[in-house]
Amino acid sequence: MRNIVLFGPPGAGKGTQSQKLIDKYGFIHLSTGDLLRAEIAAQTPLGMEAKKLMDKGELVPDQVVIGMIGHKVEANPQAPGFIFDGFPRTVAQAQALDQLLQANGTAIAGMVALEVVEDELVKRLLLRGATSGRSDDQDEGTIRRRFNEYQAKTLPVAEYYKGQAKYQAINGIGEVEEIFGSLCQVIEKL
Ligand code: B4P
Repeated sequence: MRNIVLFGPPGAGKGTQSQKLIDKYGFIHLSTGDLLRAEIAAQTPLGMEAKKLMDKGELVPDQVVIGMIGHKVEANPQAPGFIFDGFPRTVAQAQALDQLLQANGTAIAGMVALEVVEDELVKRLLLRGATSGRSDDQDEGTIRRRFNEYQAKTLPVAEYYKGQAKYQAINGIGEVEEIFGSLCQVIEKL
């Protein structure tokens, strides 16, 4: 099993590149953002609680997302590998993921970070907000709060994987196909 964490700030292209990785390698895609939005669409109590936090640009509690990911990993024992997109976003989530994978006889092969400067990220997210209906993409203040959460809580996750010698970064600016090419080069060496 080849398990990869796709890392980067909000709007870096994680969802975009994940879709291409699934098409090419048949990995199972685990996006906590997508799982949370599915809960919101189904109007579950969990979804309603998560929406309040997401609309403010804040992270949802670790236990909620860890539980969601745990169910999905256990439900797919035959997967060729998992792409973790938007997860882990805190060091506590990264530690829980290591334990979960170990209990299932597997591990993270590597983390690949997409590097994109903040002004470009704001442009991308506002553009998506104009067409997708995602409420967390429509207001620049909310987007900036998501970056603050990223700086404070998510960037330390990169250090966690650097400590395991599993971290690599690529340039996330440019054509989607060009970025995908760089990503595949890294993944094929894992
Ligand atoms: P997510 O759904 O993970 O969303 P995101 O980080 O905002 O970015 P995403 O990955 O979807 O966008 P992409 O870069 O592909 O999180 C949303 C919220 O959910 C969080 O703020 C948080 O509240 C909550 N949440 C999720 N996971 C959590 C966790 N583990 N713990 C706690 N809370 C959690 O693309 C962005 C845009 O850029 C797109 O429009 C795309 O078309 C465009 N784009 C992509 N590549 C491009 C390129 N090369 N050039 C130009 N545009 C490009």
